[in-house]
Amino acid sequence: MARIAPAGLLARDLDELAAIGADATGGGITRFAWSDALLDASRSLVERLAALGLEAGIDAAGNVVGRWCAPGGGKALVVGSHLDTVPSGGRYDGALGIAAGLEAIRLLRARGFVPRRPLWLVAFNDEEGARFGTAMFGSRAFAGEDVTPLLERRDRDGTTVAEAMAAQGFDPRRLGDARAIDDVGAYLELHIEQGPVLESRGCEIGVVTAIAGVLGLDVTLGGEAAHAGTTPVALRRDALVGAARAIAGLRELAADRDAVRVTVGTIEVLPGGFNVVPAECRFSVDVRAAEASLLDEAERAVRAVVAEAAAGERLESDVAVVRRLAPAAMDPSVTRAIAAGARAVDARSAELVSGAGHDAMVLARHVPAGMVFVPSRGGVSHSPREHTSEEHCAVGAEVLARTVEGLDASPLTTTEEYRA
Ligand code: HGY
Ligand code: MN
Ligand code: MN
Repeated sequence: MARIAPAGLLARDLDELAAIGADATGGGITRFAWSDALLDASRSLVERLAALGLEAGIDAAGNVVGRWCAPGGGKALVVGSHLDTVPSGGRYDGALGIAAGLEAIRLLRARGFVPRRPLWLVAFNDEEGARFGTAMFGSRAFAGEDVTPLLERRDRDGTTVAEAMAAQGFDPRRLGDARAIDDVGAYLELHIEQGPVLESRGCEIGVVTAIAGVLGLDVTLGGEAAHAGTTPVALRRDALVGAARAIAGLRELAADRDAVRVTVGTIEVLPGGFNVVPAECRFSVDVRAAEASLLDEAERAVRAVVAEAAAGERLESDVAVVRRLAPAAMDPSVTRAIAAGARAVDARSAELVSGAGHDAMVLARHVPAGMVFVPSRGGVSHSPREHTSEEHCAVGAEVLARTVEGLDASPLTTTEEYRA
């Protein structure tokens, strides 16, 4: 096992970031895209990067970009993650990747490391998509992908992405300025595992080989508002009853096979009166699978379950795809460097597939990418109970630093080779 002392400044950065957007009760953290809390955390990161001697700023898509320039120039090694959160999220999801990136830079500077290629630390905006359903917004803009179709998405208050951007002083017409992928040679991210594998195997480090694909669906069921006291069941077209049947059916869909995970995380009932038979019900369906074919199969199955539940209650139904991220393979040139970094500090490591989605799956569409995982206590995440020990955080930061050194010294797969 690795013998690395807990890193005081890493813990300080985590604590100070966790205080930004902390919920008034419950111990969770809420930092949505384009919110004051996320902009405060982003500005705080700019200051921390500048204090380490990096050029730092916030780009046109709200990404924080810190650059450690190299005398020789060349395509940058980007170390990244995110500072936005799910509602009442934990203090490690995303933020640990950023704090460990800061710690790795401190460690490298203290050892006299001079990068042969530029080293960037990036906090991507809106990785979670929690407010507008626009997951990976920042990393997609950074990668030069067109995110303008997302500008009209609305949050629960009816505010559009474009309006939220403008309210914070960002011009949606300048989003294209965030494109930076042409200057990037490889991507590396440290993240909590958010699952139970590493802890159950007594490992300190996870070498991610692939990231499961993500399919996001919005389901709308349409019935008819009616009086709760006077309307016989036979005359009802109850949208919530239809949704309940559909949601129970979706659980059955994935119950006997762990290769596909289905989650209904949000539901909205209209008009929402206690004495009104629901006229409309909207709910989200989040599907994960390591194989693209399983995602397609799951989409067909979800549509069939919804159609059957709607027919049973004589409802109209609509199923819209709002997110589709293909499974992503990590690049061997990066995973080899991570495994070498773990060996260098005698850390017990294991290879694994990430069940959670990450910005790395966007970057991996364009450049060689890899991820370093550290254990999550009890496999808990997207919860105030999320926890990773100080020791595991310190080992992760050390392995991140070693991996950066390894990648800096080795010829990376060129983007042209990678895309070929
Ligand atoms: O949804 C996910 O897997 C990630 O936390 N954004
Ligand atoms: Mn998350
Ligand atoms: Mn995350």
